[in-house]
Amino acid sequence: MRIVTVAAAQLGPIQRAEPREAVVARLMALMEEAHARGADLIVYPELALTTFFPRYYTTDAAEIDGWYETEMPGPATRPLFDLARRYRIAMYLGYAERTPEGRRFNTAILTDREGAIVGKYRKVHLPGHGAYDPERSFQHLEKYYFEPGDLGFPVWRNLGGIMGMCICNDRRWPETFRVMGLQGVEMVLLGYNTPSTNSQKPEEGPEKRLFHSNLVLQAGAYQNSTWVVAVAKAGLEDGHPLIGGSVIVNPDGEVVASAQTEADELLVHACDLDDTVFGKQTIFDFARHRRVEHYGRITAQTGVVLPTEPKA
Ligand code: CDV
Repeated sequence: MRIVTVAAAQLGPIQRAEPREAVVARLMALMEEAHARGADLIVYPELALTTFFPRYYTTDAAEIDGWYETEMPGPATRPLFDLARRYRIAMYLGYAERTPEGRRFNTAILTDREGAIVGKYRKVHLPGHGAYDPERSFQHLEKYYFEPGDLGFPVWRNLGGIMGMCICNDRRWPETFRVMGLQGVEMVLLGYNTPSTNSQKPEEGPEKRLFHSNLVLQAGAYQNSTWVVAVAKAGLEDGHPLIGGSVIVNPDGEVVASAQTEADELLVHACDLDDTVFGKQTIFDFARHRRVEHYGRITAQTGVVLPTEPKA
């Protein structure tokens, strides 16, 4: 057995005016509870230090800069890292990153038990749009605020296992999980902010959104025989609802823990990384069963290419 006890630290809403220090205090309270419940690893949501700001359009440079971290840890987040080191808890943390060159990414980091950053991931699949869209009931301006990630989908050895990261919309793309699966991933960590309604399809509400979330998480886990830990920022942010539904999924694709609220809530589960072995050696033994000679289109083309019309 190789047990990693994981704490999925769902966050309730973060209001636009909530200062970093108050948010970090909430993250630390969840870490205290995680430590008390024996966690080795705590997983926080996407953009865990701010409100989900891509819903707002602004050209105010100072306001925009205020949403990004220029160092990690920085002055506001250092107490969280200090606590993690004291408790020897590894951590996944999502935040908005601004590099010294001024590039902007939707980023997550992975730390080890010593509080050292062992992995960085920058969100590859940015949903939404790059300019203000008056047709939408609310904005989803990730393409305005971020560049697509430039680091691919690496995995890292941590806590005696192989861990990978992705962020929110990445979970809807099977390529995300498969690229990590091809590196032997045993636990995929991801945070998300998913609006409860579709801004372009008002009849698509929270039930459908939760269904789609679980559908892709469970499929990604099963098809790659890996644990998946998916953590929401949930609830009403300045009147804008986000789904909850944080889950821990086992390598059979079964949900073993799920959030019951849309508030700060901790799910704790002892995950045996050896539970990934059976699937990886049998039905999803990639080396024996994959047929890459038929998968060329996956990387050769981006959009759909329709077959030619039959001649009339
Ligand atoms: N933060 C996200 O990536 N949200 C998307 C929304 C736009 C659907 C998601 O895939 O959940």
